[in-house]
Amino acid sequence: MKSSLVILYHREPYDEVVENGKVHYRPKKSPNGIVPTLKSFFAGVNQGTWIAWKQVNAKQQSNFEQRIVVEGEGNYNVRRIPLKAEQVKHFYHITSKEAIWPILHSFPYHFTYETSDWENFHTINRLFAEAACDEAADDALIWVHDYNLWLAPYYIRQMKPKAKIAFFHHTPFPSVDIFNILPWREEIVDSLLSCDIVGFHIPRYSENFVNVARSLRKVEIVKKEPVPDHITPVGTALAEPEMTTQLRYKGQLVNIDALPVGANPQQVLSMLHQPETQKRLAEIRKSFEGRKLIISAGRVDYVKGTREKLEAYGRLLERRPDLHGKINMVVTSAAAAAGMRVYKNAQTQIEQLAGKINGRFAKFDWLPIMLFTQPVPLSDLVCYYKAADICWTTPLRDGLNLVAKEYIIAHEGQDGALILSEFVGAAVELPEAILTNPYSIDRMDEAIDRALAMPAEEQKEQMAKMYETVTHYDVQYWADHLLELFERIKSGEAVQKKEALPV
Ligand code: GDG
Repeated sequence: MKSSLVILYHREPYDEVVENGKVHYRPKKSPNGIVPTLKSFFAGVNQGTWIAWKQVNAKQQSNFEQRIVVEGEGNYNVRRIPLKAEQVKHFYHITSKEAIWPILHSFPYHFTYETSDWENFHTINRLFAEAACDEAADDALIWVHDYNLWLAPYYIRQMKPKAKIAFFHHTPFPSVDIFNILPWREEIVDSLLSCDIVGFHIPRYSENFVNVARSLRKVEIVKKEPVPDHITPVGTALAEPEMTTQLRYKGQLVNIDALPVGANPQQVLSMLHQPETQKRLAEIRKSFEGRKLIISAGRVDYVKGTREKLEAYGRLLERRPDLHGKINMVVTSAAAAAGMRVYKNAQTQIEQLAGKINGRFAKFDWLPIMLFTQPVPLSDLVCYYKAADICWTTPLRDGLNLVAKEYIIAHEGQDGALILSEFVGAAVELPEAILTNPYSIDRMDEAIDRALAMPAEEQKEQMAKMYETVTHYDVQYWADHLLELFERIKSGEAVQKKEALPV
């Protein structure tokens, strides 16, 4: 049976477990990220397919199992695309991360063109598109995720003109003069313009896309609307007062959508309230007793601004000797996969700086920074969130930043202080946070001082408001919004039928 919903996402939605020499495909044990939400979209369809890539060696390739079923999750299959290590390296580690990623995050100085392999990028996008079309019914909804599959819609549209194609960006989408540095910009924009819906976290990113499209192609703005109710329309770095929601290009309508992905409050709270987690929380609290605790969570990535944050923490300890022995910072900064040379430098800087600060200030019974470059278990992470007086999350750029939302959930509107970069998507949903500019030494210093001095009543007031926002605009809200949009598209209300566009 052909699928009525096909999702293309690079992460596989299962754990591969070998027991007694037999491979089992089980639902993911560590459920963070948006994989469970995307899977929940299959609940309303008879048959769905998830498309992901799998790295294989020559031996594995000969008896590769293309299509697999996850135990206990019967209403969708996973179709896997076998990729050789060389293909993954050039597609993901180099072209995606060394050329496209710096542009998406407005770091043009990190943009490296020479090493990119655009032909390989095309090939892999085509393989994804072919697999999707092979699995999909003619009028299926095909939902593509993230920039490394930018060209898939173009290929899908050629093969399945009647399919509904939706695309969601998890990253920022940069301003027109930054995006247009990409030498492949026309191909990318043409592919996105062949979608029925192009989705982003926030209106600033969707407006950036519209401006890019208008700079390169003759597109017409059909409809503009006020931004969603809970999005700050003015007064902060990523604010945008209104947004374009429909474009016309070569006679076809393209819907543009902006709604931030929500966090999963149920998941965070049920993890936190388990007896085992509560025991762990008590241990963690005891080991930091009498001290202020700061949590900083995320991956090693120069866009996450961990170096700038550690520098600010070093300055804090320099100017506030009264805090020595009375403050701790837990930094989880999971290292990237081996071979990601673009992150090697960032990791070295973080390790050196944490070592330097610890070396400079440590006492026999006090280490100012606890750094983890391995991911900590989710059950520990929620305990750090809960135990922490302050969550310091100040990326230089970030599409959204789920860490901020998870911290708010863990505190259930009672206490805590959130220092949040103005340059992350979540900042326009959370004006009650201590918003700061991570590019400015003074603003960063003011932010940590304010967080440390914030009275309990003010903490409660701000955190209660933010708790209301993140629990209302949660991942279920995001999913319902998209389902509704997909329904409108299927019924022809939101968009005209498309034909393959000559590119
Ligand atoms: C991309 C975009 C956008 C972090 N450290 C550990 C750990 N985490 C978990 C957190 C959170 C997730 O990882 C990180 O999510 P973010 O949203 O903060 O960032 P990215 O991974 O860069 O995600 C981003 C997102 O897509 C969604 O569209 O918000 O802007 O870059 O859930 O809890 N989990 C565990 N151990 C850790 O040490 N177990």
